[in-house]
Amino acid sequence: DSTTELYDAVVIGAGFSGMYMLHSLRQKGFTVRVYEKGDGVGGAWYWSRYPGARCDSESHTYCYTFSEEIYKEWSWSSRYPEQPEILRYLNFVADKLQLREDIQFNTEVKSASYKKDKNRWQIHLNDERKVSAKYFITGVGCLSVNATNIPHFKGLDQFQGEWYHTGAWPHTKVDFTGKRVGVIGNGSSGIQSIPVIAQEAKQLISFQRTPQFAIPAKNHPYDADMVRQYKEKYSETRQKMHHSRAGYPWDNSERSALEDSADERRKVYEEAWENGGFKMSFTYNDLLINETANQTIGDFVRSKIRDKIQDPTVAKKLMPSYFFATKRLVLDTDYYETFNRENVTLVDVKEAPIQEITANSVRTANEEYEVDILVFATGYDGMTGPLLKIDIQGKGGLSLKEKWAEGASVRAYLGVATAGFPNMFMITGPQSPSVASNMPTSIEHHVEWISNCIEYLDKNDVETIEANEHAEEEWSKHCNDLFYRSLYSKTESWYTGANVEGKPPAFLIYLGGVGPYNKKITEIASKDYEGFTLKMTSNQINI
Ligand code: NA7
Repeated sequence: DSTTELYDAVVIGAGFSGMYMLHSLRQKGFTVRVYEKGDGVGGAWYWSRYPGARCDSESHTYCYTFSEEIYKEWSWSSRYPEQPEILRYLNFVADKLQLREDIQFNTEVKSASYKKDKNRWQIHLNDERKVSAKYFITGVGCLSVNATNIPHFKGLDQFQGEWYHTGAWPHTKVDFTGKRVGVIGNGSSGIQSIPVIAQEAKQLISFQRTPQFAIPAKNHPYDADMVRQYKEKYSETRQKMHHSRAGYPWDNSERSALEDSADERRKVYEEAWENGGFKMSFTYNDLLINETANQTIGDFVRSKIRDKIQDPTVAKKLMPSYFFATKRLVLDTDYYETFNRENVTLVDVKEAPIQEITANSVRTANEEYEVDILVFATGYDGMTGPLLKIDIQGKGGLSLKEKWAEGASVRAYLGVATAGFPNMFMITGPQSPSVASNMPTSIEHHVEWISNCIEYLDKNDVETIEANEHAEEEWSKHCNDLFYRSLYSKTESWYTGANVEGKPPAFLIYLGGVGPYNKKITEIASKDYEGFTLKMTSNQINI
């Protein structure tokens, strides 16, 4: 047995999740080792270096709130900072908390298997080493560089130009000057990068399969006064975020869109449009559950899109027909206006699908478009993808891949653990609020819950904790009930796995809200981890 290193916990990934997990467990006296593929901290923010990459949550809420000192020491430059600033922030936190000494960079976890006789996880690294930990924690995120979605286009291997995926972008600047650039996809990454690339490139061709609802980001710099104000509100902001519907410090609207007259609604939508940001989808409380209510905001946004585009044929192609915000809402800066530029062409690949990529072009069913550079803004195999890229084996050799082979067979109790995998925890795993929320808020909930749980197990001499099949079945039903009551169930998206060819469909996000979710998991913990089986060395409690 070549296992040499023993830890209390091994964590995969040094993004927002893994960094805080390390800190939290270390504070409680546990030994922790984090393995990270990149050569620095940051996770998705380390890899997503495409032009225009920025966060869609406001900076002073898209950060850690567990430490008032950290919150107040860092000053954000603008409402929505660009990727380099978020990466600088995460490096600042890593320095401040001296995290790097317990993170091994440039290292991938290839597989992890639970060894029942020793009650430990054995973790295999890409450098052939094996390490051992009592607790195995995944901080791999919902979207990962290991699970980028690159559609299988015929001929891509023959393409003579450069091509890149937005989520695995080169660390040196890509020069688009004088180049014909094809961008495939127009989700968040496409919508952020297209306006920036179009300014530099000779020509930009946007290959669009489904138009998106994008609303103005209305980004702006924060002046000293704004920074002082948001810092002063630290306690109130944190409190609100952790009790909110989506992890943001906003007061929820208690009104149905249908309670207001068309004129009143228009005023509400106009104001939200002017302010910009996600808050638009929280203007009424039934926009994501009532079709008629949703139609009112969908029509409003479509009319705004139409107004921005000079060519009516292009405008029509850019107008989405699905229910507003049932695919991830996108924030934009000059996205629609970019299609008024002479060097930008919109190609509808639903109407005429991409058939082949040749040495120097993209050929659709109708036409051939010559390109020098191709940008795949085609997203990710989300939620389960990052976990299933690692060979994880639980009790009796049960593999997570087998357990979750059908999308509908994915079970994760509270989105944090799964039956058959003792002492394993998933930060923002499937069936937690995760991507339907402000990620740092949800990450803080999970990290604190996991770290308190491990402390509890340690104090009470519990050897293993494992989710019960019955409990995860009930939780899964509950998640599905919420999904089918919502309009998300009417739209195909990466939330349902529909973006990846051959991926079994499943909706793996808990829609009950961040505040209620946190209350629920806290209650479960206070009831000695109801729904989990806790085993001492010789007996068993809490069945
Ligand atoms: P997204 O939002 O999943 O967007 C991917 C885009 O790529 C979307 O427009 C897809 O069209 C398109 N796509 C995917 N496969 C194809 C094929 N085969 N042909 C043409 N077009 C395709 O990924 P992002 O990286 O932009 O953002 C991911 C998340 O990061 C985002 O939601 C935020 O949470 C942050 P489709 O709509 O599937 O028809």
